[in-house]
Amino acid sequence: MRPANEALIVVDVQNDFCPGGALAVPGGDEIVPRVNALMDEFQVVVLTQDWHPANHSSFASNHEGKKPYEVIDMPYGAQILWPDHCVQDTYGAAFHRDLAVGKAQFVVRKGFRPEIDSYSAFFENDHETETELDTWLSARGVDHVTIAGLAWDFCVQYSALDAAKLGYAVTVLEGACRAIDLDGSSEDARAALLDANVVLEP
Ligand code: VGL
Ligand code: ZN
Repeated sequence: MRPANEALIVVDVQNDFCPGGALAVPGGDEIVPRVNALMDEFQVVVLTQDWHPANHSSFASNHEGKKPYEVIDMPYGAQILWPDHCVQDTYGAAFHRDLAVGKAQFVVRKGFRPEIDSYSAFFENDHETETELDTWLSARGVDHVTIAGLAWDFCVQYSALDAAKLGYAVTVLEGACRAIDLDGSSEDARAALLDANVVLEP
């Protein structure tokens, strides 16, 4: 068992990020058994859940003439437009059926404000609006986070970078993640994580 100052953060293991889903990550469902086993090792376990309203500004469908994967300028910077995914209360937003959700103490929902996307479990994409996660972890004396989940090059990467910025020691378990991989984003993520002193383990 890991000590109580270490938390496991399981990022977005939801149907829409698994094969057959609206924003399927290749092999996304393959990580579920490993993640379930990891949850038994940690005393503190948090799940994140991408949780968008249907009118969310990260959906290409909400921008006249735009297609998924085009990039637009938002007040907070560049935003990739996605297919509609993880719409609140839909099957796509639900956790993978085999994920042992009962082992987690806390679920952080993100991306629920229509005007702003949120890849990170800690901050929305303006890098200013905070989720409740840092407060929750700090209150429990957590200073080390281990991250697994989907997608390696988006929500996992941004969560890990923000955790490092907030002063946590951060480990990402590469083998317990899968990537979307747009234009080399997987390799870029790897470089950014190493640059931020995030420890990568298989
Ligand atoms: C994610 C794109 C859009 C993720 C979420 O979980 O990595 N990626 N929303
Ligand atoms: Zn999303």
